[in-house]
Amino acid sequence: MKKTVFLGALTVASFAAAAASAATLDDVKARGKLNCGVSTGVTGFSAPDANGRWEGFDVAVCRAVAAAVLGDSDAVEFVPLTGKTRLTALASGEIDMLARNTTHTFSRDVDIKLTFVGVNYYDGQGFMVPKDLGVSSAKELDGATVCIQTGTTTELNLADFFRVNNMSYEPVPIETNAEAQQQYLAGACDVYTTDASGLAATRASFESPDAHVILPEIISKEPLSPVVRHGDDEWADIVTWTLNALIAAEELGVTSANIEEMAAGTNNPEINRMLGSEGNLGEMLGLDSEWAQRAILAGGNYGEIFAKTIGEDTPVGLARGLNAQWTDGGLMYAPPFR
Ligand SMILES: N[C@@H](CCC(=O)N[C@@H](CS)C(=O)NCC(=O)O)C(=O)O
Repeated sequence: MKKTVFLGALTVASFAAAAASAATLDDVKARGKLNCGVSTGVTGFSAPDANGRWEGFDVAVCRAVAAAVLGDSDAVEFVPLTGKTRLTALASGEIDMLARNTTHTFSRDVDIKLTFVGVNYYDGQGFMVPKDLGVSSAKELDGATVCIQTGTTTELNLADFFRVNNMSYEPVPIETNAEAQQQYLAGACDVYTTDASGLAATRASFESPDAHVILPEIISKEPLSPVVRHGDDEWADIVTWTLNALIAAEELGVTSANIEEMAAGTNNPEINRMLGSEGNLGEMLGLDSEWAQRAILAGGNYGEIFAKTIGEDTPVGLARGLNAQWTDGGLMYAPPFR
């Protein structure tokens, strides 16, 4: 008898959980806005511009999803989150998705019950030091004070790296990238460690970027991915395939300049399926046939977004590297639109 009551309670609890987590698409449509979690500010990735408009490589994913779902790339409430607050904000339903340099790891996926929709930037952890320190390798950092952001994979990798190399360090824990920048420049730590892309972005915002060096060692794998909650596969599909559309568009030569022409129909059936002149992929997602067109028009294809926000011609100055298309020797590889 007791067992039956217990099982009954469990069933109710799991139904309630499913109800709370399902139908994010309906919630977003009813609200008319996408609540998208971003960082509190990393140059090129997510930061408000001079007019207060959020811009950047991660912000572009939020805008593409809003365009696909709501038909308006500005229908986004950007929610700035720290390393510590971002995952609970997503798990609790405060945001519909997170697009904030977040590494896909086992425990975040399985234990915290989040769904990583696909890598938008393959990264790895690095170290930055003032040139004056005269250090040329991370192996020379024994005894250093290290600025490190809490609630990140960075903390754990740092501990592993120093342990494996029989070195000691003193952590200077900080909450935001802005604070890290301030502390590092004030000399509160010898070293700043985070994702290499974050180091490049941080250095780009310094008055004298050349006075700082990024050391050659990359000590971890940081596959950065937009994230949604477990339990709403339909919503996960929408965010996954919006990102895939941006990546596939670059591979297929669909750009913000030619998309209107291509949307009318081309002799490439995959482009036609993606852009909606053939088949009913949009309907399968619970959207209309032009969802991917709007997502790509929002900020351009993956390559256009990369070039505009963090690429070699921007102050952040990142090369495509692992983030080149697979056809160019990189890892960017969208599954087929069929
Ligand atoms: N990828 C790592 C680290 C991500 C991270 O939080 N990086 C810092 C340093 S670039 C950041 O984004 N800070 C922005 C902020 O403080 O809002 C993780 O997922 O834990």
